[in-house]
Amino acid sequence: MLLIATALQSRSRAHVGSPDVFLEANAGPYRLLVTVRPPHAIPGVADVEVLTTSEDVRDVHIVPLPLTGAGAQFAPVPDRAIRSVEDPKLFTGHLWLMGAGAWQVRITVNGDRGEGTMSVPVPTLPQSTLAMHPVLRFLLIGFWLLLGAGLVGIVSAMAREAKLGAGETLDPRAKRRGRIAGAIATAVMIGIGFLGNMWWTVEATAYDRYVYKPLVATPRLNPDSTLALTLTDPGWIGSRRLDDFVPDHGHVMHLFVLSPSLDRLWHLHPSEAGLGVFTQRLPAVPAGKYELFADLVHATGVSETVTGRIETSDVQGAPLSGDDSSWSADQSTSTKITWVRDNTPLVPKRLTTFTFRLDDENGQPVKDLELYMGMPGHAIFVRRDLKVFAHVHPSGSAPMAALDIAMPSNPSHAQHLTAPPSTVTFPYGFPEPGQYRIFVQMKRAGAIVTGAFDADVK
Ligand SMILES: [Cu+2]
Repeated sequence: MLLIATALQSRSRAHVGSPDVFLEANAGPYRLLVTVRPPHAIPGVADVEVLTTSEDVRDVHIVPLPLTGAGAQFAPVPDRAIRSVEDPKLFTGHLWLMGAGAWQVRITVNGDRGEGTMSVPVPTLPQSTLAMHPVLRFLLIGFWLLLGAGLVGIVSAMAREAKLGAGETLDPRAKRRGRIAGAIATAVMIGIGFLGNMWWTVEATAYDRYVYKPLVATPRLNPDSTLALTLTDPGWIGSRRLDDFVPDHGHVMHLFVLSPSLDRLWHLHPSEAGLGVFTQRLPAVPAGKYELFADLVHATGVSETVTGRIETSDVQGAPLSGDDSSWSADQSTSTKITWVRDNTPLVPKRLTTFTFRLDDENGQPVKDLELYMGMPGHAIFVRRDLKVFAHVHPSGSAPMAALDIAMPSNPSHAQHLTAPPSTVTFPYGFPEPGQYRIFVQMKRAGAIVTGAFDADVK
């Protein structure tokens, strides 16, 4: 069997290119839709938007705290979120997140039905070093020159004229003294600039090492059609381990295999065969190139999406089993998923509730929707250029394993039983404009049904 497998640097963190966290869950009696936009650089400011679904909320308080450990027990004083003037159901706030890792934003709601709390897991992974804006650089250099010239002028004038009595004139020695002092002051200013630049470079280099680098996956396809994904740590200052993966809705790894044109999809669940090694017997796969997206969650609650690419000849493979599923654009099924949407245009950054309905062979909404891996549905939002990939659930984009840590006693995120039996909703916001494909997976009569929908986000 011919196979060329190449490792590919991951493009971003958990959910490729889609850092914002969307969550729909209950805070006591109140149902909330929450958006948390983590900062690019750490420390940095996260933007929090809390949309209430009822009119009886009086105030909303928000506070960041670590997801796990002792820090998770002791919350600092919460900030009060500001109620929007245009939309009284919308509360917004900004929170400083001081370190990289797994955080949570705890939300406390007060209203006519008492108090309720919920927590949103927010991974804060430094994404980039921001370059200084050229205008700021120009201004700062200008100020430095101005201050330097001022200092040189003052120092040389002091050396030259401090001992000058009233009515006296400058002698050549005083002039010389002034010039020497001016030269020393100039040297000192240049030295300060040089040291400052060195200090800046050292800090920037240290931060570069601190910028999040995802795990690297090296895929290999064995002759018995077993795919092995070996994960290696490219070196990142954060404390990351390869032996602390926890199951996320029943599986340690959710592997999505996509054809580049997005007309084929496999959703597989490789098992952990060793330290950082995941294996899966592939089903039948036609020859071609495929993109791999593998979701993992660490015990800390930090999730990662590892990406890779394989190229293969025809794989005979084994039949699908368990929760594994496949879809191709040319397959037709009697049960179909329909995207229930109005004509609201899709725009980036806006929290949107995506609704999908499963219809039976007669085009009627089914009455016997089953849970698929514990939930009424799973959705994948992929941009055509594969630079955005998000695995989303009815509760939102936070991984279920992280939600279990953040809200162990709040099962509202898992069940979502308020929806009618044939439909499923996903709260999500596209991070950027572009052509997206949304894959939705639901289950009925033991069979997993997949629907694919195109979305044009402007
Ligand atoms: Cu899922």
